[in-house]
Amino acid sequence: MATLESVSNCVVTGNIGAIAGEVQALIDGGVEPTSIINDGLIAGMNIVGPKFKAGEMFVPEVLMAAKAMGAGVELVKPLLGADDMPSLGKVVLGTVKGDLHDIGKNLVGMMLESTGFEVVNVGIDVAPEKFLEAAKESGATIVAMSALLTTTMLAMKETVDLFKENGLNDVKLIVGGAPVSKEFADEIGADGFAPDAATACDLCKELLA
Ligand code: B12
Repeated sequence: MATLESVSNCVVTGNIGAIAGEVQALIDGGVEPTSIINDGLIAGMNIVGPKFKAGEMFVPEVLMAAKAMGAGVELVKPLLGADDMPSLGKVVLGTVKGDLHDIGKNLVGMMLESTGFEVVNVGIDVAPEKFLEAAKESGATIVAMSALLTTTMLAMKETVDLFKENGLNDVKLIVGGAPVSKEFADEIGADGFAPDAATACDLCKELLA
């Protein structure tokens, strides 16, 4: 029988084949859509995040979990009023100029969305001006930049500088990606760094608290 726990389990195990049926059964059984999201789907992601951080789950499994979660959310979304979809804040997310790596960035995005943030994913090879434009247009309170190449980390500094020049001091700028460190973030004047997707969610919550 489908339960909130079995939906959560489908997320944890990345069971894309079963999740739609489980979620649909809960919907048909009259379970509140917000409860399916919070106590089923997000509850599952809340197990995945720490497991990934602890090295008990790996990238392919997390991607499957995120996909399963997405399939569940798609079914519930139409039943929610716009106001019901929990939103902790809006985050513009992209990989910086010259850099085409997006696996880690997308993981951060999926994890942020599952935690309740609205994510504006501006893609890869994103110039500082494009980050600025996206932040202004969307009214995002956080801009998250990813870089996997030591050479493209410099574009993070350019972006931080551009935001400062334009007086967007209320927008929090965070950085991440394998070669990036807390020291580098401090050096370029960014507001935060996180080493992985789960910590990125904690960081975003802290910055908006
Ligand atoms: C997959 C990969 C590719 C794929 C990318 C596919 C894709 N769609 O992303 C392809 C084949 C295209 C590629 C190309 C290249 N790559 Co490459 N690539 C990798 C590899 C093997 C894995 C990266 C990855 O996805 N890791 C898994 C994810 C989950 O980890 P992650 O990205 O670090 O993300 C996590 C955290 O860092 C954090 N995070 C990430 N972003 C953000 C953002 C924020 C805001 C926060 C808070 C956190 C955060 O959270 C994520 C989840 O926990 C790395 C090796 C490595 N060890 O990193 C090399 C690597 C990054 N690549 C490298 C190189 C050199 C290249 C090329 C130049 C190769 C070439 N000669 O063409 C090109 C560059 C293309 C370009 N312009 O970007 C080097 C970089 C060396 C350096 N120091 O600069 C590496 C380190 C390999 C190596 N050892 O030489 N690459």
